[in-house]
Amino acid sequence: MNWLSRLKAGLSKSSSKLSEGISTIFTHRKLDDAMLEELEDLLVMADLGSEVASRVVARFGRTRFGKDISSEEVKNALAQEIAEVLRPVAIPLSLDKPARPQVVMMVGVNGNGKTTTLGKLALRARQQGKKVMLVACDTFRAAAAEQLAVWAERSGCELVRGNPQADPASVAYTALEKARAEEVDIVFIDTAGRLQNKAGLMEELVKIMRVLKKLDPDAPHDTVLVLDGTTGQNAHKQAEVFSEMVQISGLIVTKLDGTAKGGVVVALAERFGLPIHAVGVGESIEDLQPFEPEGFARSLLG
Ligand SMILES: Nc1nc2c(ncn2[C@@H]2O[C@H](COP(=O)(O)OP(=O)(O)OP(=O)(O)O)[C@@H](O)[C@H]2O)c(=O)[nH]1
Ligand SMILES: [Mg+2]
Repeated sequence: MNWLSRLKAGLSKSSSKLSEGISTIFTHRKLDDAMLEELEDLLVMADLGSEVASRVVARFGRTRFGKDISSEEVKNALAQEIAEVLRPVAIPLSLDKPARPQVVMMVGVNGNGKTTTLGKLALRARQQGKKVMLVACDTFRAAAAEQLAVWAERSGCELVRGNPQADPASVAYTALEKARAEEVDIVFIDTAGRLQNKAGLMEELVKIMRVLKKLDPDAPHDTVLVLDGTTGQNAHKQAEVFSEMVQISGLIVTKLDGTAKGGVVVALAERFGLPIHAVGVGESIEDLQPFEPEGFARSLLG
């Protein structure tokens, strides 16, 4: 299955919700206020965000009020609007930065897909012939390093992990030192995502970043916030909280398969303007792909 069909299949719950909603509202009638209002509610409920919703509705109201309008026209126009919002932020994660090594740090709330995403990216980097190191900075949970070890094995990457309960920042520091000595191209740092202690987690991330900068003032070169697409509005809150504490350089939104909240990607793009490097529509390596705005917009509308 190619990427577009995967994306389409993954987004099918989101697209049927939108598509059916639009078909119900627009049954070849003249466009009136009630229809516009229903459309706005539908877009908000599909997690597209109130800014995008009101803009689309205002545009229709201006150009088409009192005229016949079909659900197809609405879908096309909406797809265009969505693609426009997404285009400026669709920026793939470059694994070719001049820094040696390039340090990519994955952050995010627990269970969002950091380790899986990191594994997929590492495998891709290996396929491009890069020398890659994976660093397990979640030293609290033994299973976290084990999971990363599986990806390291699968992709043929070196794994650096600390002793149980070791200071995550010291693991990161040691790893980067080692990576430099070994002329590694890319270092992927996996971090913990425990939510029960927000302050502690943020402090830990800030500390990891601080010690990395002692070796390379520009490190980490990428700090990627991984968000779970199924959490809808909660993803906004997470993006807000993390951006306040650490400088996020880009987003990856996972688990867009099997959720009706795929519109959240659009709302995130509109609200934060951060690069969206990729979206995840499944657990296999092919299911993480650079973000393609037109394809995404069309898939979201079915
Ligand atoms: N369906 C689906 N599942 C995904 C996707 N990405 C990750 N997952 C699954 O989500 C679960 C959690 O992923 P992890 O990568 O372990 O999440 P994490 O952020 O590292 O979690 P912690 O280490 O606990 O903070 C795993 O079962 C993954 O296989 C995706 O795009 N789609
Ligand atoms: Mg993990």
